[in-house]
Amino acid sequence: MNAKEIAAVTEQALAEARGATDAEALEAVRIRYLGRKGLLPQIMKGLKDVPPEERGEVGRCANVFKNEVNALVEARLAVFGGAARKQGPAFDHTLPGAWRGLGSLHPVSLVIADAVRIFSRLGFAVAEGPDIETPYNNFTALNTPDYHPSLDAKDTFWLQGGALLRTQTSPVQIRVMQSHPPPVRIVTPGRCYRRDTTDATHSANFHQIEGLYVDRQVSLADLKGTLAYFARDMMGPRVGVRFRPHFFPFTEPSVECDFSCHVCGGKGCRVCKHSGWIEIAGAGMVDPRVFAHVGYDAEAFTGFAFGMGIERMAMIKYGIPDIRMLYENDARFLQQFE
Ligand code: 2NM
Repeated sequence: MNAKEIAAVTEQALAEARGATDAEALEAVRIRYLGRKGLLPQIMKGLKDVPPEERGEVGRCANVFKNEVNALVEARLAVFGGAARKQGPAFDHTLPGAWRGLGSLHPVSLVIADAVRIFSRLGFAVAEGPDIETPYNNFTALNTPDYHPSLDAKDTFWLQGGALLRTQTSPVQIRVMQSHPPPVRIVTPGRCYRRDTTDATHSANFHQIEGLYVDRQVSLADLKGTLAYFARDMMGPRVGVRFRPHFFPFTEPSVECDFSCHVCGGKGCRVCKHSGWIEIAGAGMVDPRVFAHVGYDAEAFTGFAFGMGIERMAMIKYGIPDIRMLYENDARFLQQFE
């Protein structure tokens, strides 16, 4: 190549460097002209064939070619935030910040917050207690005899030393009654543990909210009114409740409480399995033997209690088909609820 030809490719290389729109394209220009297999080594190799009187001039032109192309590539790489071959971008205060995404409340937290809000309005305070409990608080004080099947190691997680993971939050209510004279009006949201095989509706760790109201002349009608108010606020203004007789060791009488289906209004649909009703809570009037265990005067005081599963309520309210979806922590799932 003679000096004129080198000047021409210099212009061409500079034009290409100016036209490059990112660091990768600039790097490609550098490699094409200055790289090991690029144009510059070819020019240098051909220098020995240049007539001696021109060699100095051609050499100078080759140097200009190399320096100008190199300088322009470097200058423009800086504009793009650093060389493509270097690690990490240079700091550019004009770039937008990295968006880390907003968190959202878990459906279990949403239902607990909703339930606490509703019961707070009715005068219930929130009480909490330990996940690790004594068999006395979890069973005995709740009038559940030690031969009851729920104490079996296949249903309850027993710990070394005779403690256990609470199977319900009612031991919190035992603790509150032991330490506070009536009247008592509390709800107890929290984790519970049962040795259940996981499937679409069961989890070995789940959440409950239980309620307890003890005072003079508390009646089953008060229980029904409380749960009816809760049902309307939680599921919608047209939702009603019904009681069916049931049995729990800690309440007498005991009931199961159904909400009318918030999806079909009671006509029957897939959600309510075509019955028009959805089983939500267990409840009843606190058994006098429970009062005896906590030192309450069962002649002077009566009380109602109820319990319901948080996950179950979340699944019904939000149409979640499988309880395991609540524990997988897939942000695409979790972000859908508010
Ligand atoms: C339920 C159903 C019925 C309940 C009873 C008590 C206590 F401590 F007062 F005896 N707490 N919770 C109760 C009653 C819980 O859950 C399905």
